[in-house]
Amino acid sequence: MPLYLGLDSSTQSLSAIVLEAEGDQRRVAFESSLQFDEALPQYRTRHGVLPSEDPATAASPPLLWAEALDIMMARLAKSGLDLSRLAAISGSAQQHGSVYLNAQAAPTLARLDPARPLVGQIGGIFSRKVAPIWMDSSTSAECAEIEAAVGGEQALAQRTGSRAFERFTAAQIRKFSKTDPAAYAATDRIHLVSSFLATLLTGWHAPLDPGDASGTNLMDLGACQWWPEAVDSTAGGLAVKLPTIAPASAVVGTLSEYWQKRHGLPPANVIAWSGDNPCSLVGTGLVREGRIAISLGTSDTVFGLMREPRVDRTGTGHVFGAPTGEYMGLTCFKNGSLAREAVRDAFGLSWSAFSEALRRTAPGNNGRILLPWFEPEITPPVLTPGVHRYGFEADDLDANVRGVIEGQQMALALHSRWMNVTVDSIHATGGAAANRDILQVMADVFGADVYQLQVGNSAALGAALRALHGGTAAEGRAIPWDEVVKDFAEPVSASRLHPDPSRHALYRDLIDLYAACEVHALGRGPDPSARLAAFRSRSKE
Ligand code: ADP
Ligand code: XUL
Repeated sequence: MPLYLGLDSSTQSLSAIVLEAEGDQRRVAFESSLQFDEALPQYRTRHGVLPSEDPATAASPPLLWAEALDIMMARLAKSGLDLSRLAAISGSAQQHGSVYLNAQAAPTLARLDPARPLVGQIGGIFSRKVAPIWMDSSTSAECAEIEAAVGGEQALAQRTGSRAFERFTAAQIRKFSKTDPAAYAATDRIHLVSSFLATLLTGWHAPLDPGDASGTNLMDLGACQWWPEAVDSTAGGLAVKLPTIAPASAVVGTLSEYWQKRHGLPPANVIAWSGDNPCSLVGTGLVREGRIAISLGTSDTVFGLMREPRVDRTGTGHVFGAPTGEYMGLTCFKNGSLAREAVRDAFGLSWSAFSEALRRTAPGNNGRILLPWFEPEITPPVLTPGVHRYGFEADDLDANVRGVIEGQQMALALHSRWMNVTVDSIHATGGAAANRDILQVMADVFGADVYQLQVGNSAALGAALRALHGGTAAEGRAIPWDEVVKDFAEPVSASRLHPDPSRHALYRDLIDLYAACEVHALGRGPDPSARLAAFRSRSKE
């Protein structure tokens, strides 16, 4: 029975899932994960990111991702699986991050010595040692310049699916071309994290898929090709430095001889890699319109499939390409798991003590609200971080625990309204989706049933399912998406959490106050403290 490998290079870790599948017989045959900080401490990352004095900049070392890939392939080789049956590989990676390669990259990758580790051989292929990642918010000036050059925010959003965002690759490339023109000039190819890792596997420059390419602000969403106006407005000579864009199910090469000889792997087809959110769309089974998924990972994201692109005119969300060839809507929050951890760690709690605090506190937090901007925030845009507490202090354990979770869930609900989906069911994924007390707040805020999924890592699973889809299509026996996700990416019915009607009614009111707090904290509206006090006395009656 053929095997399909999915890899997920996320902000904090690299994971692998192998599926064994033929007809109705299908199972997860292998799962493994390595945390970057722990497994590769020599790179000195924290949560996968290089320390920086400026909270606006965020970068990671691409060599770290390459070394992790080599280690994971070695683990796979020792898994005991009959890897001669490995038919196809695909991957998922954190979105938006960019890797800058010089002209040495192609010849170096074509001549790797299988007797030696990858990392010792590719040190010379980079024109920039670090890769700016999605957590970077240092490019507001470049965003404004790009929007002005293409005819404004709406023009960019209509064509590429998003207004200019600081973390998107165009603004990052423009900043690099301005601050280090010599290194930019020495750049032969700019990959996203996804196409960089695919390139390491195939040994030549791999294309991007439309899902990840739509996180650049450079792709024409309708044509699934680079939009020349945006490309030319971003940086001189950029057109020849970008990879090509291929359909998400395309075979972009075969596993190079390096991996075959080094780890005893077959020349398996490599299917285009994509971003973690497009992969999670498949890995949470959302191959039809109408349901949404919420990923509580390093970032918190809310997303769903869209048949036709409905671009957000408010400038909050994004439309990306979906692996099915359709589209997906998405809103992203930077203060996800690391904000939850900041509260947990401030009070020295374990996750179970954190959950206990959630259980013993009143829904609605007695009308007290926390805006969880521990780091600069993407949604709404907050460049200067700062946690805002309405009605309580930083040392109140219970109010902070409930405050961070309710604040995040209300922000998810508020800022996903633009997608215009009637939400009756949510598929929850990401590391924090293991926490059912957090998911109960989600169910109550959204007024929707929340399900956990069989396989927790939906990005890695999605990548493996994309390998299955692309791999079988390449052999001329294409499987429809409904069947691809069947059994693997289905919500577990026994995990269902129901919303409580009275708690949902309470959050329906509180969410307006949450929105008022956001507007106030952003300096655009009055202090809502009196309205919150009125809410508190009403809820005591
Ligand atoms: P990534 O975005 O890197 O893929 P994951 O989806 O793997 O991240 O999520 C990792 C995060 O999951 C950790 O940073 C941690 O905060 C969170 N997490 C793990 N277990 C729990 C739990 N029981 N409750 C809340 N959060 C959790
Ligand atoms: C999505 C986004 C994050 C990253 C990291 O736009 O920035 O979700 O993909 O997971």
